[in-house]
Amino acid sequence: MNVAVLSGGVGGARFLRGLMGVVEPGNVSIVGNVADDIEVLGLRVSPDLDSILYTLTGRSDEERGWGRSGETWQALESVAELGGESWFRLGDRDIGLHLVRTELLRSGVTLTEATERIARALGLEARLLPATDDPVRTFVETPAGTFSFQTWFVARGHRDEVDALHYPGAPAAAAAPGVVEAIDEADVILIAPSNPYVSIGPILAVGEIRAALERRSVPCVAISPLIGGRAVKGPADRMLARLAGGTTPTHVASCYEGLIDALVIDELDEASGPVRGVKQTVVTKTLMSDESAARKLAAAAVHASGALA
Ligand code: FO1
Repeated sequence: MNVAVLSGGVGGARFLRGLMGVVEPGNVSIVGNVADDIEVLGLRVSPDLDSILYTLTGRSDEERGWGRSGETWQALESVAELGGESWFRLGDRDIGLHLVRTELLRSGVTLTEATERIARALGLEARLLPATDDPVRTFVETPAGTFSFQTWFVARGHRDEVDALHYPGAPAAAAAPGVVEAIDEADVILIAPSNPYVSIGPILAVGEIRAALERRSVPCVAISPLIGGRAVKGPADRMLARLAGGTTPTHVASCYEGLIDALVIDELDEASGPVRGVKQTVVTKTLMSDESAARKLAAAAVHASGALA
């Protein structure tokens, strides 16, 4: 069974780790968000691709939620001492990856190719594809002004309410090589339990990717990132409340209108009534407290696709 998964960083990566226990990793193509990529100290950082790489190869820091395990911060301390940019914290080990990626990109290699080489070196079994090789970035419009994603998320601690999102570059962006093929050749398409606005939104803003989903002939199953109307971590609940008008499963489904056939929701959200906009709702425990819970969630999503096929 070929599976294509659209995914953001941390939540998506945990879901993907569960999925690897359910389907053959070699048959999984992951389409990763690159709109929160940032250049820091001359280095190209791709946080969502890296969360996926580190999590699926056993290198992620589970407690912090991003970056590498066993990390040290000496380079960053030196940067801060010298008055350099240190608000976006790059660990020593993490920097190693960014050095390699940046060098590859400077030598003319595409992000897709650089990601493939890094993934191979780290022993990733699944195929990790950036959504696009073109520069698409997320900007958030807030009452305090418009900010680039990481300025809002990290520097300002995502405290500002979001009135609108912009993905400059997306209208002109092409899907990266392999992305449309992965979606077209999938037996099931999954949308990971990632933030619909800042993780999945920029992927779907790439016209060729949205078109591939719209013309799908196989089931597309999304997993809600909310539990009891609340985000496990991050601003997804506040964003849904303000931008979609609420935090029920129907509000989550509305972010994927015309693109999904089923929504997997948590037991705590069942009481909010029938989910509009999908053919099927799957109710299960969605908290990925450990690998076994993530595996069960992934199995529920894959199983739902079988019932729809
Ligand atoms: N998140 C933070 O809250 N603070 C940081 O300093 C930070 C640094 C960082 C460095 C590399 C990386 O891959 C991720 C990093 N993140 C940091 C996480 C990142 O901003 C977000 O988790 C994602 O962009 C949202 O998907």
